[in-house]
Amino acid sequence: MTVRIGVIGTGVMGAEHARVLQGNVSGATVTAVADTVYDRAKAVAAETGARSFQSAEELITSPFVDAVLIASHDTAHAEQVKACLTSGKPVLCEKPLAPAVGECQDLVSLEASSVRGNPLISVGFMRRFHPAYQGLKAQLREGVIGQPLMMLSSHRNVRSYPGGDSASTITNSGIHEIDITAWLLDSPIETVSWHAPRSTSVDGSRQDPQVFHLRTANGVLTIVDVFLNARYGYDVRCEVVGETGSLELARPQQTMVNQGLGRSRSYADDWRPVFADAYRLQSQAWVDSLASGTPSPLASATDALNATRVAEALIQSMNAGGATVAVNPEVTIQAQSSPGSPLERTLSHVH
Ligand code: ISE
Repeated sequence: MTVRIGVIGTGVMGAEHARVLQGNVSGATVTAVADTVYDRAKAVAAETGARSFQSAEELITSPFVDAVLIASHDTAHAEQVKACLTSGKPVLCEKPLAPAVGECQDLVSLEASSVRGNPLISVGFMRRFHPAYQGLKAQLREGVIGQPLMMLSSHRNVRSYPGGDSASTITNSGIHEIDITAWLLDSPIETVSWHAPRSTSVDGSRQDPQVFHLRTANGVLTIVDVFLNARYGYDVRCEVVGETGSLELARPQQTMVNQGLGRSRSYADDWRPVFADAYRLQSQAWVDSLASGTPSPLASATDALNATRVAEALIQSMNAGGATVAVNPEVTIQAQSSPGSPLERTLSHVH
């Protein structure tokens, strides 16, 4: 059975998701796209052969859509995810599920109380599907470096996106390191502190770079730098230092240019080429789970709520001069499960 997917938001990421789903994910087809900027929706519709809508609600309720991928602005996620739950349609929502803890909590509670069968919400923390992060996690679990002691991560963009601020740097970009830290270490983040190096002069809208200290329940201290106006290239790094060695992300296979007494390699301009496999593997895993009626292996609404709780604590620390802040306890709400037939079970919904 082919899963018919509607994509909400046809900006950079939405257009990319539509292309990947249409061209590189088996068992899926993009039947609808929506964007308030209707010309953008029509352009992606023309490229993919999908219908175009101006409203998210029309797409979500369309009889031509079995499942929804949300790549709209972060502030629109919660309302659109809620509409998917109301329509009983599985949804893959780009991170963050929502920038505010209350919005995430409401969605976790609504899903747990209103959905029979497999949870409907998946969240796009795609780095969990990045082969290099998966390899690092596997070696960590095998004890290759002994017990992990600390982790060093860098998340550097060429330029910041317009309309953001210091808080959205945390909830939109730094949220990746928040999620991947707990996922890699298999341990929740318990306390955080936020630090401000000297800020770059190229972006007056936010503190940039920012440094996070994340302490997980197993005692590991993770130090993260997020620099959205790094200029030199899109550069994501991660090294876990253990008792007998360290594990780190290998730089992507790139062409080295040896010329004129020099040796150089290029950086990507943004995240799409660096994480192309991760996006494709994540979408394939989501579609496969829908087609087989099995639970989604992607990050859950509860994972996303816990990540936004950490982001909120970092914002509290930012507003308290870098004081160490405890993260509200982890939330683990199990959605109800009940027998059902394959795809119907996944797409089913009650109450
Ligand atoms: C963007 O939304 C992403 O998800 C990228 O992976 C990240 O590097 C970037 O900072 C975010 O704005």
